[in-house]
Amino acid sequence: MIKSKICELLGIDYPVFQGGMAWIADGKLAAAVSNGGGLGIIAAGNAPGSYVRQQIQIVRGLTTKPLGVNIMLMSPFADEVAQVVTEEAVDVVTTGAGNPSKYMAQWTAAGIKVIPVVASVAMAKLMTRLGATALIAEGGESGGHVGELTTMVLVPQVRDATTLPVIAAGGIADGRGMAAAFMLGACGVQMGTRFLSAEECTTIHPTYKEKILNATDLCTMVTGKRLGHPVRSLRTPFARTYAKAEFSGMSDEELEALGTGALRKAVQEGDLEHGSFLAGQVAAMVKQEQPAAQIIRDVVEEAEQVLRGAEKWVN
Ligand code: TUI
Repeated sequence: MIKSKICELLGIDYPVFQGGMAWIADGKLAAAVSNGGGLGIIAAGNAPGSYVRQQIQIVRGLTTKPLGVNIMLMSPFADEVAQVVTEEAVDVVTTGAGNPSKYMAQWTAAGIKVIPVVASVAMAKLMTRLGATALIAEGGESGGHVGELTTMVLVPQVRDATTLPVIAAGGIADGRGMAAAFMLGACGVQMGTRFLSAEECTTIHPTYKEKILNATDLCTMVTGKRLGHPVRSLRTPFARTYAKAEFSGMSDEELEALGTGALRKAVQEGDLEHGSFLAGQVAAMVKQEQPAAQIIRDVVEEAEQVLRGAEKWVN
């Protein structure tokens, strides 16, 4: 069975994190992942502190295993949520879509393990200096907010820039991806899209799940570059309309308004015309609904087989 230093550091059985997907990763999903031996992560997204506190309490009613909270740093409630995770003393905080420097001292003083998502070497070095426990290197194959670099080139460069454990994210949905991530220098993986098909992922509309299970290789696209927030989603009627609008004469304000609330409309209403169905490039590799614990076991067992078989390439 694959174990790595991140398992010891966090007290988890398998080096598998569940991505903090805004509007989707609630206490129920996070608890199922943590009970399955991975690291379950509640997504704060754009929600207020009271929602995050409530979801933390739900997890505490379902498991005593380690729990993470992801803070989306562009959220208007980021300061409030940063305080809630400190008060609740969650085991791990992951951050995304920005620079968490101003919170690092507060969290580390509270004994929280801070694992920021980094999309560049510069950010990896800064987070290392500021006392992060580990880093998540997320490539642009991922769903949602994306950086410039792919996982293939980001992970080894982050690995070379830090002495901290590196978790690879973006483009990983099975044991082959996990094995490859280890070869690039990671000691763990984070998966988001694969967990959309978890039985315990009950926040998403049936249409969202169905779109993931029926996705094909070219089913995702990136929009939002014009406003500086590129986001990968399924190629739905909304995504196409938004992409066209980016190249039309539409003002930045109108464009912003077009995107407002789109994630909620996808997750809660399954609205293909107005909703943004965030998903990674691996969507086509997600083939069946399974309990979260089974997803973790399948991926880790396949990775182990792949890694054991790797010697065949060396004569
Ligand atoms: O955060 C994510 N993925 C997300 S967040 C999200 S919600 C959202 N809603 C509207 C617009 C944008 C996002 C949906 N998906 N992934 C982690 C991630 N973080 N990927 C890339 C980064 C990142 C980017 C820049 C981390 C740090 C960073 O630093 C920039 C700086 O401030 O120097």
